[in-house]
Amino acid sequence: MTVDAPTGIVEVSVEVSGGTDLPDMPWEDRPPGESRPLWRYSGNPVIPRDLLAGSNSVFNSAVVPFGGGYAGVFRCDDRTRTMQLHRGFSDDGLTWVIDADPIELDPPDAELARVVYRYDPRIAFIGDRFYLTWCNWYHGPTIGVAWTRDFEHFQQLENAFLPFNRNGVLFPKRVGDRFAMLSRPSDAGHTPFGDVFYSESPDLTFWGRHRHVLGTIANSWQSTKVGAGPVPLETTAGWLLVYHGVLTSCNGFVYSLGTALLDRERPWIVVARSAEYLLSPQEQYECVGDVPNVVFPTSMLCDSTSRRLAIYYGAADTTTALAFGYVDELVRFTIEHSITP
Ligand code: BMA
Repeated sequence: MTVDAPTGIVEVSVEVSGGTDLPDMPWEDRPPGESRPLWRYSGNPVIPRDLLAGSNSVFNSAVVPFGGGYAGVFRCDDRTRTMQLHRGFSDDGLTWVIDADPIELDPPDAELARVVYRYDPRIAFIGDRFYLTWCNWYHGPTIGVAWTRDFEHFQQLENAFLPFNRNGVLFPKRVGDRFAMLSRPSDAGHTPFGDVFYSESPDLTFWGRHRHVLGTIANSWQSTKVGAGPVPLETTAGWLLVYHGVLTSCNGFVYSLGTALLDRERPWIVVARSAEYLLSPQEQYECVGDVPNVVFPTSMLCDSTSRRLAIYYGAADTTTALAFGYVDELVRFTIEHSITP
């Protein structure tokens, strides 16, 4: 990263872990007159609530490049309002075929075989396989972990943490020689608090070296709680973290999207953090739904050549929407609009 002193313009160059080349990723150019670093897909919501015949809602989902197209693990709440994970595939990241049946995991033992709910998946490609993390019931919400190579067989591992915890998000490569995860310790309910913490593991089973990363900021869009969104993206300016921040209005929680840069070697150190949100619930499909006023980012595609980004986010806990931007602009915005962490 270089800073041009006279203009204050920050030049960044991006290094995408795994060197993903996605020339045909979902994309729409910035609309005329739009100056902010993220803009919404004109076809939003990209996945309607009833894409599955039996679904109440499809949202807060994880999408990754897979086999020349895309694969995803989707949060599909059914009409009993049970929260489940379903696999899906797409050629273009826009039109999806989602399995009618929930994913069956291969649990490590009978103790972890009971499924009460599974929701808010994230997927990180590390080494030679995809690692799925999600909010898993085990006497309350905690972080489930599984891996797959083909999106057919999913080998479940131990839950990462004790209950209660949510928003477990793996880094896409080891930090030092350990796996690394962000999470947000919580309560058993709707949690009127929440900071992002960092943890490390040599084997994805035993987690420790817990460090505080992001707290809330009073009198702002992120004053009640914050939680990691998509898997962080490695750039020369640091790990680009897209996250959700929540404020409590007189009418309940409002979920918005912001960005932070974390130190590459010590990701619990915040290098920069945007004072302003980059996306907040303003469109009808974000303001009206099963839970109004929610934009909840959970996955991000990045083309290493064009540095285009496509961010999938849940809208009003009902549908799945897309926003676009450029990595360099998000990094620059985060630095230029940074508050003291
Ligand atoms: C959080 C999670 C998310 C949801 C959000 C807004 O606590 O339950 O799945 O999108 O609340 O309801």
